[in-house]
Amino acid sequence: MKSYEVNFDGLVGPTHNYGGLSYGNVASQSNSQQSSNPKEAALQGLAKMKALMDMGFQQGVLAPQERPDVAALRRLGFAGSDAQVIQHAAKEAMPLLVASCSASSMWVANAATVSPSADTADGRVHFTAANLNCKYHRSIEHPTTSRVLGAMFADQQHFAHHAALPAVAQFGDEGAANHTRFCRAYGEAGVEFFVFGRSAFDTRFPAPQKYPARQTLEASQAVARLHGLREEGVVYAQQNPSVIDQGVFHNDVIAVGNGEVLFYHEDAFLETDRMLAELSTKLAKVGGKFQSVCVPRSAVTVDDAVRSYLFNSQLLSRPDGSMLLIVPEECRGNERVWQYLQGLTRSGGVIGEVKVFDLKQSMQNGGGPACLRLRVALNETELAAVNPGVIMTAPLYDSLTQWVERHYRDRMTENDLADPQLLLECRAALDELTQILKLGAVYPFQIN
Ligand code: SUG
Repeated sequence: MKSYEVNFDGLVGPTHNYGGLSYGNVASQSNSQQSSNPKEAALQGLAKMKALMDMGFQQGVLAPQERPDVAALRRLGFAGSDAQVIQHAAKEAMPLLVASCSASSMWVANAATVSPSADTADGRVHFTAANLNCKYHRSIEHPTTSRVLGAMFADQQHFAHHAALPAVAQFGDEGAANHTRFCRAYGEAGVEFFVFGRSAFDTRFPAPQKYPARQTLEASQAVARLHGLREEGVVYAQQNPSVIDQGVFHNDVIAVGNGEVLFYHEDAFLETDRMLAELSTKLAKVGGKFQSVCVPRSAVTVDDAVRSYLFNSQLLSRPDGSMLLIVPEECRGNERVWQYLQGLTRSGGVIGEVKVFDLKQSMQNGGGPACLRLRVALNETELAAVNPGVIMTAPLYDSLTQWVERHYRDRMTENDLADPQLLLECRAALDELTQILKLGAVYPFQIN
């Protein structure tokens, strides 16, 4: 049976703004308070989805969330009508209003961890929504994420959904941003690679000194258990704490994998040799031949990687077996990174081509091409069971771009977030979106 990797990209929501909310994420901190352009952000994301679809890849779309999250503000004690809740928060606690307005759900690599059916005990595709509990503005995403994923992958014969892990730091879970799957073919059993930043219960593991390690070993282990993964099909590795302290807040900022290939920075992991050997042995047991492409620090520093987002790229398999790397424009702007990429594609190795995309609006908050997509490996039958409303087609692309043109503002600052009219605009837009994507009622304003 045929199988595919389907990339579901997060559609940027109408409140996209630079709130400076993510300590440890260099771009988010350095662009804090700048004015953003939600319309441009959404169109940049849609252009990437369309380009990948046009290249022959399977592409889907994941809906944004209701923002401002008035219910979240009510839970923090703001009361009155919806407009009053927003006005009170703006006056008394602007950072909380900004957090409740974040369009951060666009980075759907953090929406969930997904295990394909070939890896799981019950032969279904498993999803665990990420609790994202390292940052308040992200911790409020998972209830709606679960509803949206449930509406996209509704068929219980093929899809199993797990609620987010307990919302405490010990089970900090950031979803697929710290998870990679290696396999010979998408429909065959593979090896799932979980990368954690620290252990919550075992003091033998080191931890970063400056910035938080968002993913714990215990969270990764819980996800592997929930999904029914075999021990032989799982490898755990620790992120090098010193790169977290240099701004690598997710592993997908320093490594990316696909098929049998891991593309990573020399400083990405601890105990790299042991980890590579384990990946190689376990992949061999399911018929695969593991290959790694290490980028040496002498060619690209960790700082270059963080600024250019070289590794926050999409590594995609072409029908001829070669791979294509989708990188952000910022890679072309960094001389060392660009030179490295030129050499890489000329070397005759597995990565044969690089394509550049302008995702500046998202990049300025620390979200590159890889952050914007959730990968779901599906066989033909499973793909046919996905809600067809969320699979990208030329007509869907046209409707979504027109929808963005109609509803989105082209400038957003803190003052705009305090405008109660924004809530009404967003709800009207999202109500229409659920019809375009055939999601049914998924937003709090639709179900309460
Ligand atoms: O969680 N930025 C996101 C970026 C997530 C990137 N995802 C992956 N690497 N997979 C984060 O730090 C910034 C929001 C703000 O500051 O307005 C933010 O949430």
